[in-house]
This record gives sequence, C-alpha cells and structure tokens, in this order.
Amino acid sequence: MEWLYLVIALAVLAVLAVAGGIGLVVGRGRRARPVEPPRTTPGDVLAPPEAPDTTVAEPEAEREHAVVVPTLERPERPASRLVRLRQRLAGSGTLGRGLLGLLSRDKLDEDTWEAIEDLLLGADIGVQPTQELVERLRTRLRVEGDAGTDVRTVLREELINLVDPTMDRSLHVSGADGEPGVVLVVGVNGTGKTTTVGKLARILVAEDRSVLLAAADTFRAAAADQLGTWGERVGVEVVRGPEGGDPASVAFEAVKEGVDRGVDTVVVDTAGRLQNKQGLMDELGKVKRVIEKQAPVTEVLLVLDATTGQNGLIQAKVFSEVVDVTGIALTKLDGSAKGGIVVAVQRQLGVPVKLVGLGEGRDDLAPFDAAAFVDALLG
Ligand SMILES: Nc1nc2c(ncn2[C@@H]2O[C@H](COP(=O)(O)OP(=O)(O)O)[C@@H](O)[C@H]2O)c(=O)[nH]1
Ligand SMILES: [Mg+2]
Repeated sequence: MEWLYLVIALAVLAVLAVAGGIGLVVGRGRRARPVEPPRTTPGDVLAPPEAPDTTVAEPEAEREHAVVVPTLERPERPASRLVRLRQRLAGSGTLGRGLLGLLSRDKLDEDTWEAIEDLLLGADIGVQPTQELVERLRTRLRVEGDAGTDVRTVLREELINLVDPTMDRSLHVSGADGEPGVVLVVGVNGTGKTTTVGKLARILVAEDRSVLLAAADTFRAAAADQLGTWGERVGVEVVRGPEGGDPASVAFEAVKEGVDRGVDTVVVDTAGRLQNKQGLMDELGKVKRVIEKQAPVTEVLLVLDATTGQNGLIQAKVFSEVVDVTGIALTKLDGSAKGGIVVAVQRQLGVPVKLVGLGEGRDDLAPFDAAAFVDALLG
C-alpha cells in the first residue's frame, strides 16, 4: 500500500516537473524576445560611417535583410573618404618614396636629377609639369637646402602647387530657384561612368540630398539594371527607357520628373560609344540641349580611367571638345602607379579633378583634395 502512495507521489512529481519544464521553455520563448536588443533600427545593419571597408560588412548586411523589414544603407560621409582610402594609392606611393629617396641623397648630381625626371614621367605627370617641378626643386633645394630645410617639406609644397590647391573642386549639384541641379556624366566605355553615377548618388544621399538617376545609356539594358541596383540600396529611383530607345528622351523625362518632384539633384548616366566625333557630338549635344528645356546642366563630369594614361587623355580630349566639361572623375586610381595623371589631365583639359575612384566598393569614390592626395603619395 505504501508502495502505491510512493509511486503515485513520484508520478505526480514527475508530471509537475515535466509541466514546469515546458512552462520554462514556453516562458523563455515568450520572455526572451523583449530582453534581446531590438533587432534592427534603420541603419544598424550597416557598417558605421567610419568603417574601414564596407565590402567586408556586406554578407552580414544581406543576411539581416532577409529577416527584417528592408532598411536602406547609409553611405559613408564623403569627408572621411580620401583619408580612409589613402592606402589604395599604394601603387602611386612608389612615386613619393622614390622621389624622397633620390632627393635625400647627399649629392644631387645630374644623374640624380635625371632619375627624378624619369620617375615623374613614369607616373604620367607629363613633360611640361615635370620640367617645371624639377626646376622648382633644383632652385629651392639649392637655396634652402643649405639652410637645412627638410626635403620632404619642400617636395610636399611643390607637389601640392603642381596639383593646384586653388582650383574650385566643388561639385555643382544644386540648381537655381528651386530647380534640381543636373549632373551629366560622360566618358569612354568602360571608364567607370555607371559605377561613378551609382557612387555619386551615395555621396549625395550621405549629404541628405534627394536624388533621381537617369539611365540614358539605352544601348545596354544591363546599364539600367546596374544603376537600379545602386539606387535601390539607398532609396534612389532610376528613370529608364526602352532598350535601344532615345537617350535624350530618357534624360528629358528624368529631369522633368526631377523638376516636378522638386528633387535636389538629377544625375544622368550616358553611353560612351566613341565611333566618331560627329556622332558623339550629335548625341551628347542633343542630350544636353533636351535636358536644358527643363533645367540647366550644372555639372558635366568627364569620367577618365587613370590606368589608360596618355591614351585615355586623347580620348578624353574629344569629349571635352564636344561638351563643356566642368569636372573630372578619375577612376581606378587604386593600384595604379600613374597618380601623376591628375596633374596631366588638369593641365591638358584645363578642368579640375573633382572626384577620384579608389576601388570597386560602394563608397570607394572620394572628393579630391590636393593636399590630402599629395600626403597619400608621400605616405
Ligand atoms: N578598381 C576600380 N575599378 C573601378 C573603379 N570604377 C569603376 N571600376 C570598374 O570598372 C568597370 C567598368 O565600370 P562601368 O561603370 O560599367 O563603366 P562604364 O562603361 O563607363 O559605365 C567595372 O568593373 C567597375 O567595377 C575604380 O575606381 N576602381
Ligand atoms: Mg555604363
């Protein structure tokens, strides 16, 4: 009999224990959620603005996107970019180190000056600017060298002068009287136009501007898709037309839409076919004319691939003859030893470099600054 009571008591205990366990599990399931930090507030799936490499954060961000309400990316603020990207100029750093090494020799003989000239020419600075720089260095180091002036300081000052800190490098992205600013992006195929338009949209968004993109490269449907992807991530819409359609009408529609909606800036991507100058002139001329029925083009950005050197410059010159280029976006400076092209292109086209592309990452486009650039070169 006592056995029976014991068994019943044990059974009751066992039932209670199991029930309690379930209760705990359910309870934990219910209770745990509020204790966890909120899953996502807009932006917290993103790398912080000063994150060293946004591409590293991508897989994580995408995984988060799968489970939460879609959030827009918050692009890195432009001001910190050139500093973050300075190591990307490693290839060009050879120039800075080489120059410093040669100029620091005890005796600056003719052979040394010749080696210095070769270095500068090899970095695509161009003949005329090379001669000017060598002349300035010779004079200053002869005069100031005795007084114990630091070679590095002299070189830094002269390089900055060469890059020209007085040029206005601001991007004209605002229109007058409440009209949108219109940025027309032109250049040879493959130089990085579409990528630059996407990256530029991010810079504008980072500065809290409203943006609309125009996919006026109608020759490749992929170009419009490419822009669409860039835009989606930061909540920027893309106006596109039928494949093979008239680029000017896409540009017109986009700017009209921009005016109607009162957006801050419309950025227009174009095709870069360079069959002949006449064809190019007709097409780009028409795009610009048609846009200006709605609002003036405030900036014509010529995209130039730094790795193509002097050859790229010749092609770029054709564009500058066709449209009034107001700024240059120099792409693919990462890993190029041709940083001197900044000087050459400004001299030859008479237009400032305003943006530099330093990688394929989303925020690898930086506003250009003469002193920061030279500091990066000198390491
Ligand atoms: N490394 C590097 N690649 C770039 C840069 N800018 C663009 N690219 C690449 O250049 C290629 C051509 O770019 P795309 O924008 O399609 O050129 P488009 O034909 O002028 O529109 C793409 O693979 C880009 O990722 C840059 O600054 N650095
Ligand atoms: Mg393109």
